[in-house]
Order: sequence, then structure tokens, then C-alpha cells
Amino acid sequence: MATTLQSSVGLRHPLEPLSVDEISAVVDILRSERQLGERVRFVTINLHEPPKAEVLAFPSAGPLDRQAFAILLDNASGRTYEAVVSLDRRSVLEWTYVADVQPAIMLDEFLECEQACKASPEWQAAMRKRGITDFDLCMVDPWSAGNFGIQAEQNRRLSRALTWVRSRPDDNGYAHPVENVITVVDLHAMQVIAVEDYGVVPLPPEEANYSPVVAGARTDLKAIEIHQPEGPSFDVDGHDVRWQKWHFRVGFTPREGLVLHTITYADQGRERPVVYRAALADMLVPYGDPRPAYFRRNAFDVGEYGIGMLANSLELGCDCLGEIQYFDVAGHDSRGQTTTIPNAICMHEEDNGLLWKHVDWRNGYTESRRSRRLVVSFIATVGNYEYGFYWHFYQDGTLELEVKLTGVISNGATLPGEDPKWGALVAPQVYGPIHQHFFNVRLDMMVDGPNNSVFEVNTVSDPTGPENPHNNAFHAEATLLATESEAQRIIDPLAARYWKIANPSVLNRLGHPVAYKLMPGENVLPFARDGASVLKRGAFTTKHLWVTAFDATQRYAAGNYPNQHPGGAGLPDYTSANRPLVNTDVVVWYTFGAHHVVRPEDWPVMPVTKIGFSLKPEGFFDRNPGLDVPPSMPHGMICGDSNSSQPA
Ligand SMILES: [Cu+2]
Repeated sequence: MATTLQSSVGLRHPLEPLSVDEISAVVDILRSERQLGERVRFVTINLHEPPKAEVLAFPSAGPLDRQAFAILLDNASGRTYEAVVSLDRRSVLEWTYVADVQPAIMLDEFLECEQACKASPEWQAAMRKRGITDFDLCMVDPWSAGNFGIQAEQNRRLSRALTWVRSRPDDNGYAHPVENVITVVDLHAMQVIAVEDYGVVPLPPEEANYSPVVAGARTDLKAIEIHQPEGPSFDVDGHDVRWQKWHFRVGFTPREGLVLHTITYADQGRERPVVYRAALADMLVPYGDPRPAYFRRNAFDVGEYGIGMLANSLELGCDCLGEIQYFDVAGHDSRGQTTTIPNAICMHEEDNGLLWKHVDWRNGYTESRRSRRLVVSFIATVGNYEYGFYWHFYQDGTLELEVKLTGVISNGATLPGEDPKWGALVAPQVYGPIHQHFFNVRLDMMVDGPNNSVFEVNTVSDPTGPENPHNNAFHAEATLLATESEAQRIIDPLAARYWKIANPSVLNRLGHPVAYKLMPGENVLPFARDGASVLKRGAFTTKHLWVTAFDATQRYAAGNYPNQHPGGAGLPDYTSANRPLVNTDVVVWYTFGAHHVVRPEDWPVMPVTKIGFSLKPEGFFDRNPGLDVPPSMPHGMICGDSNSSQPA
């Protein structure tokens, strides 16, 4: 894809992601100024976003100092450092030692950890005990260790790796879990320190491959092609996107993946802000099996691994269909070598069925409009699972996030005839433990300006009385969430509950504050009980809505370093001061959970499951903002011709 880094005013926008050359320069500057040893790894390097006020004042205040933020890990000392580097001044501005943390597990560590396991005599012995002798066919996934308060694990960088085995090189190895073997690896030394073996269970007998050659492709599917002969309706300048009155910037970080910046909607000659920054703030996948080989199985896919780092390179016609605008993503490995993920972000338009319609049934006069949506997406592969993140922009002012879950379930092997309590059989002797997938999205809201208030809206039945003599009355009741402790809420579908982010200083033509509402979709709470390690570390999952007063340093729902963290970081910590939230710069954090009782149909590769939420205008506009969408019938035809003629 050809992009320019210059904005229309000739200056590079301060939120333009770091280029490959800039990442390379950051590595050079850090190496030369800090005399980094051989064993220092670059965990993440990304844009150090300038302060919000400076970004919003751009370009009138001129160019801003171009800065990068980096996390480094010294395997020799076990120390973690954070650095801020000025690219313009080619110098390290800040260098901070961060005590007692473990940064995310890096992709290089995935591969090195697998090699270390395969080289370990203890691991090899555990495999031989199970009749496995060709170690090249084994797959060892480095699962995070969590924190269970075990003294011997404190201050060590650990992985608790799980093993699967292919029956031949092109076999789906996840069909053959090596049950009950947990390989504990010290990731600083990159050495196996223990192999926990809870007993031999035979490998499941069946292969479970999913290529069409194996499955037998159906033959009755005719071609479908998406043509846009005049090209797509969006304009792209670097990472700046304009589409159907929406204007925003695409960003990407190794940790969060896709980031949307400065989302505005043009209305009656004004670019009206809606969201300043939107990104995934963490994930948690807790599993429900309490047995020794399973109780530590959980994953914080954002904070423990970096979901952006694991992004796929997308393919036309496979992942995305139609007229596609791709964005490449610049990155690096842990040794500071730069990388590029080509086509990591996909953007395209989709026909989305009906936008609005009415038939005047007396005279047949009909107006209807097709809905078009803009989709900005990326897909990450985290070991066995795939997560797709799709932001949808609509012509009625709605913004939506849809997460698609697919890939191969995390699994285990059972004895013949065994039917496990904490999960379900998906194939003979293959077991999928019950689990949940929680996502938390941080929405730095800016509804018509920086200062907003958040309300909870419940619909209530009126009590019987003089005002409600027929018992039919019900109404929507808005309650101000005035402080951070008040603004920790869960869904209530039976009260039709939603949350409204309003700007008290801007009134619509009906005299009410303009607002957007956060509409929950499917959701659930964790089933782990109080006291569970996973809830201490992932407390963000215990509430669906959190609201905080804006602080640029508060970005992650489970804190900056969830890997092996004892808990309490992130949202519980951010809200501990109980700051006021009224008519101020607020950040809305929404947690949504997909509950996964595993089915045989999820095997061997899981059909997509979707979950998400939407942000919908509520009194933000004076009327239906999609009224001006033109009819789509070509060649002078009018929708409704089949009903009757248009009135004179
Ligand atoms: Cu699942």
C-alpha cells in the first residue's frame, strides 16, 4: 500500500505510527546511549503519544517532538526498564528501572522456549514415557505462569509450557494434547527448571485436520464478487481516514493492536468529536478445571503476550473481500531487528442491509436506503486461538466493535470412557475445558468536547398509584455516576440498562445535553470465586463498566505488567482515589465476556463466535443523521416502483 507520511498541511501528524526506520533509530539510540548488554531484549517499541492538548492543537502549534516509548528486559540482571526516546533530538529522555515486574512474553521467547523444552532430558523422558520419540513433531506453547503466591516463583521469569504432538509434519498437532505434562521454563536462563507430570493419559486416537482435501469440499457454492467500479468511498492520507462524515486516524501498538484516534463526525459544517482514543485495554481467558494440570490455565492475551505483536498478514479474498485498503504494521523482534507485518490492518466497505425505510401504505410511496458500513480490522493468532477485532462505522452515527473468536480450542486428553465434569468431549478422548473470554476496551470519550458526564439509564415500571392507575406506566430513568466508585457497574438486560456519555455544556435543539450511549451486547461475569488468583489479577472482569478520570498513564485494565503480577493493578488501582467524574475528561472502560461451554461443533477448528458492543448517538444529532444517504437504485429506478407510483 502506498501511504504518505505528510498530512495535507505538510506536517507529519503526531499520531502517525512509528515507521520501520524510526524503530531502527530507537534501537540505535538506546544501544549507543545506554551501552546495552548482549542479553537486553526490546520488549516493545511504540509511538510515545504526545499530550492530548498538544495533539488537539496540531497543526497550529507546529510540529511536536517525535518520541518513542520502549520497554526493555535485561535477561542477565532480570531487570525491566522503560525508556522515552526523542527521535528528533536522537537522545534518551527518560530511563526508568521498574522493580518487581515481568514484561509480556515475547514472540522470540515463544520459539526459544520451545527449543529449550525439546532439549531438556526431563521433558524428553516425559515424552518417551508416552511413546513419543520424534520430538520434531512436538509443539510446545509457552503459557504464562500467573501468580499463585508461591515463594520460589517470585522474581523469576517463568513459563508453564504445554505440549502437543503432530502425527506427521502437516498434521493439526492440537488434535493430540500431551496430557498432564507441564514444563516449567526459566525464561531469563531459557532453561527447563521442572517438568510436572501428573500421570500418563494416552494420546487421542483420531487426527483432526481441517483442510478441504481432508474434509471433502462441497461443490454447490457459486462465486460471489464484490465490485466497486468507482472505487471505495473513503479517502486515506497516511493513517488518516475520512468516510461518510467520519474522520479518524488508524494506529497500532504491539500490545493493543489496532488503535483508533480522534474519531469525529461532520455535522452541519462542524467536525464533532466523539472518541479521542479507542483500543483494547486487556483480555482475560480463565478456565474452569481445578485439577493440578489445569488450575493455572488462563491468559491475559493483551498484557501477557501483546496481541498486536501476534497480528496476521491478511489475504485478499480470504480474510477480507472487496476493495481493500491495507495498512502495514512496523515492528521489531526482541533483539531489535525491525520487522513489517504486511497487510496487518484491513479496511473496506460492506453493504449492511437496510438503513431505513417507510412505505406510505395508503398511496404506496416508498423510501428506503441501504446501509453501508466501514470495517477496520485485524486478526491475531495467540497459540491455538484466533481473535479478530472489527470496528464498524455506520452512516447513522453508530460505532461498533465486534470481536470474532475462532481457531482451535485449548484442550486436553481424557482416558477412554471418561466424561469430564469441567468441560466437554469434542472428539474421542479430546476434551475442551469450560472457559470464558473477557475483553476490556478503553474508550477515551470526547462527546462534543473533552468534558463529559456518565449516566446509567434503567427502564423502570412506575408504582401503582394516582399517576399510574392502569399499571401500564414505565419510563427510562437516568442516574448520574458521579464518582469512580459509583461508576463500577454490571449489565442488567431486564432493566434494559445502558450507559450514556453526555456533554452537559452542549445542548441539542430539544434542550438536552448531547450524548452517545454505550449499548452492551451479550455479556457474562466470571465464575471463578473470590480469592481466585485470576480475579485478583483480572479484577477488571468483575465489573462491566468502569469510568475513570482521564490520566494519560492509565492505559491498561490489568495494569502495565500483568504477567506474573500478584494483582490489584489497573482499574482497581486507578479508581482507588475515587475521583469525581462530573463534567470532566472521562475514560469509559467496558468489559464484555464470551462464555464458552465447548461443543463438538467447535472441533477441529471453531466456527466464528461474535461478541461486542456499540456506541450509539442519543440526542447527539437533531434527527436521523442518515436522512441524507441517497437512494441506491441504479439507472433512474426508484425503490418502491413495485408498490405504486410516487405522489404528484
Ligand atoms: Cu473459547
